[in-house]
Amino acid sequence: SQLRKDLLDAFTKADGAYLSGQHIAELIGCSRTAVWKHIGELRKEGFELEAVRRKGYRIVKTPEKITADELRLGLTTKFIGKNLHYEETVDSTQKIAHRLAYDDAPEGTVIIAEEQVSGRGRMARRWHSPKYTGIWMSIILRPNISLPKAPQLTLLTAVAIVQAIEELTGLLPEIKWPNDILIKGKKVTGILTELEAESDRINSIIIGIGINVNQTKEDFPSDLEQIATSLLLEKGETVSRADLIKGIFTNLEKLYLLYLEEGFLPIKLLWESYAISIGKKITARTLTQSIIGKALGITDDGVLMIEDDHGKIHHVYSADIEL
Ligand code: BTX
Repeated sequence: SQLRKDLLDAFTKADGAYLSGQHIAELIGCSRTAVWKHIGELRKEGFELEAVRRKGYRIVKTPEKITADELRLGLTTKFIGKNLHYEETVDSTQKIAHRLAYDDAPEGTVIIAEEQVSGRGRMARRWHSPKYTGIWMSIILRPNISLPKAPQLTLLTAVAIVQAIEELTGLLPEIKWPNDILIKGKKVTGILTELEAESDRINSIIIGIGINVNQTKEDFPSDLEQIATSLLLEKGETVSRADLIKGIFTNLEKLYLLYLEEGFLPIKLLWESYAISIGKKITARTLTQSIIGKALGITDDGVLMIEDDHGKIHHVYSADIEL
């Protein structure tokens, strides 16, 4: 609206100085209530405003919005991210990706959103995806592989993300089988792999990636405070989401092409070098049982092997792991 533009103009001209509610109201010709309303809207958009009694308001941080142009600039991949859908607010990027995949979107199509109101994890769990702070995206791949191999793409994606984080920030994330990326034991990334198939032919694999990038402690709801972290919290400075996204596209494409050419083995070796649980005693909770034992590693297909106290080796295809 015009009022919003005038308000932003007023803050631009103030150049970091405080503006009182009364002063703003006079400047842009509206009521103080209208000023409050618009300031509330700005906050919702990701602006941080400091309010000081008797002085007024000051913008201390603008939202670090990603633009599709910024993502395209300098992107050197052949197909991942070439077809890019950028959205402000969505239910879940997975949902959109499924629809696009069904409509024959080309391989490498990516859907990125600034915010998800119904972001989801595995088994219909919620994935907290607040505005402007993280990377919430889904990537469509169409590999010519058999159905049981699909989970390998989760492991491959985890490697691509760990490498990209390491290259950009110097942080050293670790992978917890199958789909968590942790820093110092706290979750910084979740991966959700879903697929569309007809009989045993894969039509498309949709890889959902959620990365906590610039959240502060206050940005996490209380139930996540102890278990989640962000790159900002670990690094102590903000991290460019656009650069990280581009790094992930580049690494993912490289690994994916290697995988199509040489199979899972080279990916497995890389994956193992980042995995935390191998050799440790873990508990794997599947839908039907809990298996306690030593994680031996993953098979050449990406299946987790656990040896229980009786020496029996269990093959785990899907589970939640506790270290
Ligand atoms: P998951 O089932 O392994 O993990 C979900 C669990 O992680 C939740 O139950 C909660 O305890 C915790 N959690 C929720 N939000 C966060 C967060 N922001 N940071 C750390 N921990 C959290 C992991 O599932 C797969 C997540 C994929 C998310 C992407 S985002 C783009 C795409 N769209 C979509 O709806 N999902 C994927």
